Order: sequence, then C-alpha cells, then structure tokens
Amino acid sequence: MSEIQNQHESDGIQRYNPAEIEPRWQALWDADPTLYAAEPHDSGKPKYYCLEMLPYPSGALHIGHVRNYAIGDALARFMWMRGHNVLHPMGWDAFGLPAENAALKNDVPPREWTLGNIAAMRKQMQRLGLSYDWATEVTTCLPDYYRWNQWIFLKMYAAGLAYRKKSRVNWCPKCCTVLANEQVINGRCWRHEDTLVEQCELTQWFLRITKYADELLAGLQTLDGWPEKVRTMQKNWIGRSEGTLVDFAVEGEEKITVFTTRVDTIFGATSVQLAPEHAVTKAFAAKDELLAAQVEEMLAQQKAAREAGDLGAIEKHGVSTGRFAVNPFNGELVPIWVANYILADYGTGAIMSVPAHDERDFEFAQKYGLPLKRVIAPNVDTDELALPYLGEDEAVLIDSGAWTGEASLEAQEKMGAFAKANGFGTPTVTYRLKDWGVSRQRYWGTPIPMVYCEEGHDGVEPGGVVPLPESALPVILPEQIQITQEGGSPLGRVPEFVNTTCPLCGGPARRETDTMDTFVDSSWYFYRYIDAKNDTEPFSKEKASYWFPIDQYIGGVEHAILHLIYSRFWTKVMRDLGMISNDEPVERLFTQGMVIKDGAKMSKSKGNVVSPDLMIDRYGVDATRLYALFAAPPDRDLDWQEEGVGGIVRFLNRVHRLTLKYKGAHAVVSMLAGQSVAGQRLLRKLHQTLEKITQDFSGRWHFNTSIAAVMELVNDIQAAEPAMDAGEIPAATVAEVFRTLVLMLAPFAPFFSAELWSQIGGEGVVFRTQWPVADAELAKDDEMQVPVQVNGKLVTVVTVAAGSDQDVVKAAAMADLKVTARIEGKTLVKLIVVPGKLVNFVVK
Ligand code: ANZ
Ligand code: ZN
Repeated sequence: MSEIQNQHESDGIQRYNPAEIEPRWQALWDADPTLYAAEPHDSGKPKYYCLEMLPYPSGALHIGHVRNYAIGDALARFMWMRGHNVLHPMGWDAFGLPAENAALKNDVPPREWTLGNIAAMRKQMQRLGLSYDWATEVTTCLPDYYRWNQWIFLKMYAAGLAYRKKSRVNWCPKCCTVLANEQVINGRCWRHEDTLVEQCELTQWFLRITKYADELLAGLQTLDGWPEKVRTMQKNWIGRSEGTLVDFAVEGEEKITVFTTRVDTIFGATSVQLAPEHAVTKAFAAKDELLAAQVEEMLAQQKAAREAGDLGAIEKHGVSTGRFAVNPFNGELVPIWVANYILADYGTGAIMSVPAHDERDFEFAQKYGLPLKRVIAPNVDTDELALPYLGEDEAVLIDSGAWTGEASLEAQEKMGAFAKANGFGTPTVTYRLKDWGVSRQRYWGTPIPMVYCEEGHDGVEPGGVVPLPESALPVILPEQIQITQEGGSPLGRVPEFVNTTCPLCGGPARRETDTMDTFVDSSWYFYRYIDAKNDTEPFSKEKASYWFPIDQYIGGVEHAILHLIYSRFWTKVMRDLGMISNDEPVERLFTQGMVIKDGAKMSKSKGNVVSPDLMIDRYGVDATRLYALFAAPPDRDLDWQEEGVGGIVRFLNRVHRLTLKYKGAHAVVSMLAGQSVAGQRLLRKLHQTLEKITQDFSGRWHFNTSIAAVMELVNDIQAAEPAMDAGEIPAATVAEVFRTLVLMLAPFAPFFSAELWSQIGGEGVVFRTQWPVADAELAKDDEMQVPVQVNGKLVTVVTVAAGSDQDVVKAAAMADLKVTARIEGKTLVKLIVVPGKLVNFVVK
C-alpha cells in the first residue's frame, strides 16, 4: 500500500485509491451478466472473436498469465469501443497429471482439487477486471465437455482417422506403466529416481494427422496473420521431404528399401545402413549371436541418448553385419551395416550411404575405413575436389554409367522414374510428422469410448475393438478412485468401470482403460465457447460459421507446434465431418513474450516468482496491468521491476488529480471567444496521441509505446496547467482533452477509467462508448522548430509553419532579437540554411 498512501494531495482533491475504486466497480460489473456477453448475430455489428489461451488450473495465476490476459483484455475492450460484437471467453484446460500428483501427495480427489483451483483462479481473474463472459466458460474435465471429445473420437474412428497400432513407448518397470516424455527425468522415472526408463512396445490409439500433412503444410501459406517463426516451426515439424525409395536386394532375406533425397548419387553408395530397430536387422541378429549382442548394446546406448533428448549429438557408431545388398542401378554389392544414427521412424529406417557427398556418411566412412566414391562434381572434367562435396544445383554426374553428364536435379527426377519403370523403386514424399498417439495410462483424462468384446462374434475377433454407440456417451470417469503408486492404468483397477457388455452382442466386454492425451481437450475448446450449453451436439454449425475463424488468438510461443498444429488438424477433421465450414481455426496469432525477473525465468526454486496478488495489494489492478503492457513490447520478454509499477501509480495519480481538478471545466470562466495558441497546441498533442494509439491497436500492438504516448500527453497537460488556470484555454477544449484521455485509457486501465468517466459525467459504460476518432487536421504538425546558430553556436530556436521554404526560415531567424543582437554590426560571410534542420549565420 505504501506507494498509494504516500501520495498525499494537499489541494483538497480526492486522491486516487485503487483499493476503494476497484472492488466497487467489480461488484457493479459482476452484477450485470450482459456486460461482456456477445450480441445476437443480427446485431448489425461486425463480429470479433478475441481469444487468449486457456490456462491449466494449477491453483494460482502467475504474472505471465496477467500479461497474456491484459493484452487480450485491452484488445477486446478496444474492439467493443470500435463498435464490434465481441466474443471474449475463458475456460480451463482441466485434465492432466498435476491433479493426480496432488491426489497422491495430499489425498484430495483430482476432481475436487481441480474444481477448487478453478474457483480460486476465476476469482483472481474477476479481481483483475478481465472482460470475460463467464456464461460461456468451458471446463474440460466435466462430462458436458469431454463427452464431445468422445463423440468426435467415435466419428474419427468411423472415418478411419482413429486407429490402434503397436508403438514404442517409455516404460517404468516399477510403475508398470507408460510414461509421457515429460515424466522421464534424466532417463529415470519421475516417481522412481533410481529406476531407468525402458522402451517397450504397446498397442495405443492414434489419430491420423498424417493424412492432413500436405494440407497442414499448404495452409501455412494462407496464415499471413501468424508470426513467421511459428509458421517456420510448423513447417519443420511437418518436415516434408521429396525423395526416392530404392530397393536393394539381399540374398536370402527381404529386400531393404532405402529412402534417399539424392538418388542421383546412388553410383557412389558404398554401404547400406540400417536402424538397429529395423526388421532386417532383427532378421540378421536372429541368426548371429554376436550381432544380436552388438545391436542390443546399441539400442541401450541409443535409448540413453533419446532420453537425453538428442540423437544427433551422440558419437556415430556402427557394426558390420557381414552381409551384402545389391545396388539395383549398377548391380554392385555393398556391405550392410547397422548404425546408431539411423532413425527407425524416419523414411524407411534404412539408407544408402554415400560418403563422398554426405557429411554424416563421410564422418562414418572415415571412422570405419569405408571407401569413398565420387559421383558428382561441378563439371565432368573436375579433377581435384574437396570431399564431401554436397553440390546439387550446379552439380553434374560423373562415373555414373548411362547417367554420366546429367545435371544433378534432372538426374534425380529421371532416376526416380527409371527405378519405378523397372520395379525397384519409386519417387516418394516423406514427412517427419507422425500420427498422434493419444493413449495415456492415466486416470485424469477423457475415457476413450471403446470396449473390447471378450468372446467376439461376426466381424469382431475375441477381445476385438467395438466402438460404443453415441447413446452410450458420455463414458463417465469414475470419481471414487484410489490413486496409488501401483502400475497400469488406474481405471483398470475399477471393476465397475472395466466390466461392461458389448453393445453389439450383449456379451461380456472390457472397457478401454486408457484416457486421452489432454491435447485433445485443447484442440477444439474454442468451438465450445460459442455454444457452451449445447447438450445435443458439440456446438451449432450456424454459430460456428458466424464466429469462426477466431479473429485474434493470443498465447505463448511454447505452443507453436503441438497445440497449434493439433488445433489446425482438428479443424480440418471437423470440416470434413461437416461440422464447420472454415479450413483454419485462427486468422491472426500473437505470441507474447515471457515475464522474467532479474534476467531469469521465474521459478519457485530460484525464488524470483512475482505474485500478482501481492502486486495488486500494493499497487492496484490497473497499475499492475498497465505496467505489464508498458514495460516491454508485448512480443518481447519483460523483466518485471517493481519500481516500475510504483512509477505507473504515480502516473495514474497525476491523471487522477488533473482530471478531477478540471472536471468542472465548463464552469471555468474563459475569456476567449475563439481558440488560443495554447489550446491549439494541446488539441494537436491530443489528436496525435489518439492517432498513434488507434494505429497501435491495428498493427503490432506496441502498447508500451501507446502508454508512453499517453504519458507524454499528460506531461503536456500538466505543462498547460497555468494556461488552463488563467482561462487561456477554452472550456470546451479542456473538456475534450480529459474526455478523450479517459477514453484512451479505458482499454488498458478499466477500473480507473470507469471511475474517472463517471466523475467527469460521462454517459453510460466507458468501454461501450464510441472510441474517439482522431482529427487528422488537428493532429497535423503545422509548425516546425528550427535551431538557429551563429558561427556554429546555438542561439535560439524559431518556430515557423511546417514546410516553410528557405526564405521564410531565414526571415524568421533574422527577425529574432537574440539573433540580431549577435550579428548586428558584423559582416555576414555566409548563411547556411538547411530547411527543417537548422540555420547558421557565419559572421565576422
Ligand atoms: C543418400 C544421400 C546422399 C543422402 C547424399 C543425402 C545426401 P531429409 O532431407 O531430412 O529428408 N536418411 C534417410 N532416412 C534416414 C533415417 N531414417 N535416419 C537417418 N538418416 C536418414 O534427409 C534425407 C536424407 O537423410 C536421405 O538422403 C538419407 O541420406 C538420410 F549425398 O540418401 B540421403
Ligand atoms: Zn461383442
């Protein structure tokens, strides 16, 4: 409170007291459920869907949330003032592991813990005066939401987009459960520090996002309202790569198909290399104990590197299998190796190694003494060539049989077609993007609406999958459940949940006991906001076509890939299911920077966490929010400095004092019939400020400079105090200045502005008042200041009309008394006039 209480006003004007103002206004706003509600579609106003990423209900907001929401709130309020029909919702990404951890630690049921946290955080948001329409609130852990996850999952299953397959997962032998990557800490289980995580194969549910790989990639080009860096990250994540599949025959074994982007170098292949997990590796190892042991060792080492997060960084290592493969282009035999840097799940998990023209292959060949064979060069007569030579665009083939002399790029195309025509390969496209594994062996998530029919029947083998009918939804997550350290899906230990009947034959069946990845919840929550109470469908198509795409989405850049790709995928699926007609969910995306403290990311362990509640207690909501917007451009990191918040309080104090002092401006007796110079100057500054802020809202949202501009304006107002007091500025001008000032602050400091608005007799709700329009004529800088020098020393500054020519500037300078005093009686040697810059009299 210190900052506020220290502000002592001696002139009898009521002082600024956020602790009194803020709760008073919030109570008024809370009592009016229509205040932030969207209007009907036929309101005649353009729609504006303003969205901030929904938080995980951890229990308390942190200052990074405050920044995120202050940006969205300023934007929503501005759009209201600009006459839009605004949708500004909020909800809770409420499933996930922390609730289970809390249950383990404190013995509170996950649901109770989560809902308690939500209540606390909603209260904090309300205290912050955020303009959410709580009637549209979405809580993903409640059946009225997650039933629609299940519903869409069933639709995906019917459309062949949800399927089961075996995949490798992290496995903790003590928990006997699969761990998400985040639960693997330094290669060990998050619950068992002494237990190394293993990899194992498990049958899991997958969503076929790869079906949309090309569309997800192409769509990036239409998203010009998205930051370039996010689009690049998504592009790399999708990782589309054009190349060729080529079959190498192996005696007595299945052929090996390699994926290469450089089939033009195939005459230079001096080995074939397999991932340790490759089927042919396994086939060889089955007949070769030594090889089996070596591969085993490699897998163990590779796992450690995977867990450390970087396969690329480990030392390249391989073993020869002693077997050979046939290069189909020239019939040559090349040795087959198993190498640790070949990824099992990229391409085909097998490559042809061309050490003369590939960096990694070169390194590997050097280490193991494998031969180098040059097959491309800048031109056919090149003798000396530093290897590896990677040329592509400019390269031609050498020593490549019938292909010698061909240009590299053309050869790639022709050789791919040749392989296809001869039945040993084909041109292909490979993606880094993999289908999305959504099964989690966790309790606190959406139950997957599938059962396994025990006995089986027509079309269903014993134990086979049977989807539940829509009428069986929602599959309710049982609430009375003991969360223990025991392994396996917690739901598997609830017989009342597991044991059910097959919807097809009525015989005994087991429910799927895995739950869905929580990224499912966040992939479409923003469609639910538009129709949050609908209990017959996820949302109405008609409403979706009105509100979508989202006009502005605001959140952290850490969601650039997973959440923001899954959401795009989900939108395309729903479009293909006929539920919506938009191709993309989000028109414009803004990624705000982080809030840091003392140069470091805030964390409990560093003890540098800033509590929003503490800031609000000390400085009030408006100052805290203003500071969060003022202290850095919204897309940059912000270093939180408490003195800065105090500075904002002093600024607000000044605005408060001035506004109240002149609120009776109409009563100030002004002697002036027309406008005065002082009045004109103030109006110019006012409209310049307004112009700038209006622009900042439509461009990059550099609210920091918007607020700085208001501060400058307030300085000018303060400087004009004597003129105002002396009645030298018309009352109407004074009134316009303060009215506009309060309106300009409304998007950023809602409580403060609401209070001042009512104090100056403003009508209605301040942030439903039409945003003032800047008068370009008034804003025009119609004067310019020109420094005048005599012999290079500054003597004075003259004011002339903007755009004045040389003669006018010269005349003005000569008319200035300070100038004439200096040059009188002397000889003018030279007069230098740089219009708009300076005048210099050189005299003797
Ligand atoms: C022979 C060759 C010669 C290659 C040459 C490159 C240069 P991008 O562009 O990322 O798709 N590769 C293929 N599958 C792999 C796997 N599972 N693990 C590790 N490396 C793999 O990379 C494609 C290239 O990466 C492929 O083209 C292959 O090496 C390698 F002068 O084939 B190349
Ligand atoms: Zn059955």
